Amino acid sequence: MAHKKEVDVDVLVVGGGFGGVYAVWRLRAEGFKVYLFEGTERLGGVWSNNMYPGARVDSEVPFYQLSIPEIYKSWTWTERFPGWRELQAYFDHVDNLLNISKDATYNALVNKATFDMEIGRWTVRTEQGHVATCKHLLLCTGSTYKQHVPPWEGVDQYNGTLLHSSKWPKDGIDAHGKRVAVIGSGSTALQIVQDMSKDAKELITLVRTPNIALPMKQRKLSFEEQDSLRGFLHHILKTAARASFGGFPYNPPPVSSPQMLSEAERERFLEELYGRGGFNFTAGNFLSVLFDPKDSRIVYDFWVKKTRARIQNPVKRDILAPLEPPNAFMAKRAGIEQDYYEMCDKDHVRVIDLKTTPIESFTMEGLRAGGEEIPLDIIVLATGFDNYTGAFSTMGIEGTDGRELLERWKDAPTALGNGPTIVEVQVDIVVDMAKKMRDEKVKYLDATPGAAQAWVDDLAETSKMTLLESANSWYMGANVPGKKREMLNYLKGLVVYEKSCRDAMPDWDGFVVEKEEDA
Ligand code: NA7
Repeated sequence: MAHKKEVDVDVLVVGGGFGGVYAVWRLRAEGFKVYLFEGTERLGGVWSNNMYPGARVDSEVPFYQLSIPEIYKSWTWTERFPGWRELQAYFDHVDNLLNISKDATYNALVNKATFDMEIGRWTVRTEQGHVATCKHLLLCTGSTYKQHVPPWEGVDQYNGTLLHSSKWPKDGIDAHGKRVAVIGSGSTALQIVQDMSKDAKELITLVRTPNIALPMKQRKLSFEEQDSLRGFLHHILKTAARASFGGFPYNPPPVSSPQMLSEAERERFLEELYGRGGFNFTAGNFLSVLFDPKDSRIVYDFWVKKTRARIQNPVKRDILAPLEPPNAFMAKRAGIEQDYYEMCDKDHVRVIDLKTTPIESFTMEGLRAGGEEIPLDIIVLATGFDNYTGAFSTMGIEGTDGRELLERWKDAPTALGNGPTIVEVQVDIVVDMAKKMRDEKVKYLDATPGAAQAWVDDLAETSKMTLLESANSWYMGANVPGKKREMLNYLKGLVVYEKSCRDAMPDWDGFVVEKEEDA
């Protein structure tokens, strides 16, 4: 493993997840001198930190992997939705093959990046004292870097074990015989609740907005099954996934709206889709559910019938699967669960509705909620992240005008869907831009304020047409108090995203172009 204190390269990549690894691999192949700073002690992105009980990916194999042939030809998954240990092993395998670590420093957290317009280069510093100079600074920091901890009263005085899902101790936490509370009901909370409730003496799940969670339908994958698919992986990962809306090449529904089907046909279609498991029920559903409240309700009513049948306790049933939708279908990211509802139904698991029983404060022994003192040994905050822009806010990035870039990037949306596919599309665009800059001796590019605003306005217009605007989701930045409420996801799909970026490249539309002196 490299431990360079000072590096001088063409491209500095920050973040060693799928995006960072793919970027290093592609840039090396194009003859760029590239180096990686990673904040944790290993490659893996979210999978370096996601070690909470039951942590596993919600996107299914074979879509959730890099499209690099030498990797997918030599790697075999054991499960349709791999767990965090398998994902860490995958990144070890990636490193063994590509030797990313040769050009990487770990435990290197960027806290300052300044751009010198005279020479067109960045100087990047880390908390640990590393310095890099580079022409291109490529942030592959993902959407879930900066944790969100709501400002509850008394958090500091709690004497028990307090954990945020994103910083789990490597050696784990033994919940046997313990009283555990899990705050939140996002994708992370579901996984923790269904796992920790198997060990805990008592588990309390505190739910503000119930998750419209979907069954995972986890299963083991055999070597033979995957080997027979290997010959198609190039097409699946490079063509089909990229041609889909969000990186999941599922078949589209036979018609565009459920209202075009008879009730029996609709029921059969939804049943089949639901039965496939995972994101099939979202990414493979009628597109109209994003726009039409009636269609959104049809799909919710199907879901609620299925889910209520899994919960015997009537009070828990009404909290976790209420007859009235908590939000439009897909306006918040659906969690993918295995036996979450069955575990919540157990007698030693208590479900608290935070709308009627709000957390008043933390105490030395636990929590006070709805006037009740609740003693607890462990409190887990599965309260999410300052998604997307949160990572930039810790890096002190100053752009061409010396202003913190966060101010300008706060509106930067990213695409919505299957992580590896999306980041590969983005990296490919960036690499092609860097090649063109090299060929044309461009010192630096700067997006014009007009072009940046037009991009943001266009996305805001698209977003307004959907039901996604209506929920207080992290898609909208609405989960973090004080954060500007606006759509942070790109809603036109991957194909339009890529085309829009590439259309600007031939003439550098929307950019101020500064050439090298000898150009
Ligand atoms: P999420 O999806 O942001 O979920 C956070 C949960 O925490 C959610 O249920 C929130 O309820 C809850 N929350 C947040 N603040 C509070 C307060 N103040 N009081 C009570 N409950 C609160 O984060 P995850 O870690 O589950 O998932 C991260 C995603 O990022 C994951 O899907 C990855 O794909 C990417 P709310 O819904 O706001 O009422």
